[in-house]
Amino acid sequence: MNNAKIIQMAKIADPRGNLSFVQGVKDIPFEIKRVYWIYDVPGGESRGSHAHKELQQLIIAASGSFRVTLDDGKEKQTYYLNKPYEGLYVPSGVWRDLGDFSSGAVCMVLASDYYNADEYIRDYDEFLNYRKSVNE
Ligand code: T46
Repeated sequence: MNNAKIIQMAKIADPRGNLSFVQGVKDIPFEIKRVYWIYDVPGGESRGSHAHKELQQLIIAASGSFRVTLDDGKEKQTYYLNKPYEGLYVPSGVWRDLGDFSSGAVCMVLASDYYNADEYIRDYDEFLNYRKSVNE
């Protein structure tokens, strides 16, 4: 699956509470230009259902748990995120669908670029054609 992978981050165990961190370029393969987070997701709701032409992201379950299904046009892979010291690296050109959010889940995303609506592919057939064109 197209370089997607779970990245283990530092976990500083402490009786006062644990601390984790991630550093752009050093720990993940991109500079961090934007951070956003998704929370208060009602039961049964899903997010995503799109791909990015260029954007790379690291998806972290900062709290709770949820499912991320990735699709590179040929194969699908499902990940269950539930550890605040693990991140799912999602390279460019991958369709993603998020669901099964637990109550209180917080999905924190580190992104390689600023928000740009024109960079999204939101139609699945268009995504498959895009994948074919970049693979040719
Ligand atoms: C992704 C998944 C995991 C902004 O104005 N700025 C932002 O940085 C983002 C991420 C979104 N928005 C606006 C655009 C829409 O009006 O927030 C609204 C909801 O965005 P969207 O429908 O794209 O949300 P999700 O949860 O379906 O997708 C988001 C990210 O857009 C996407 O990159 O990979 O989370």
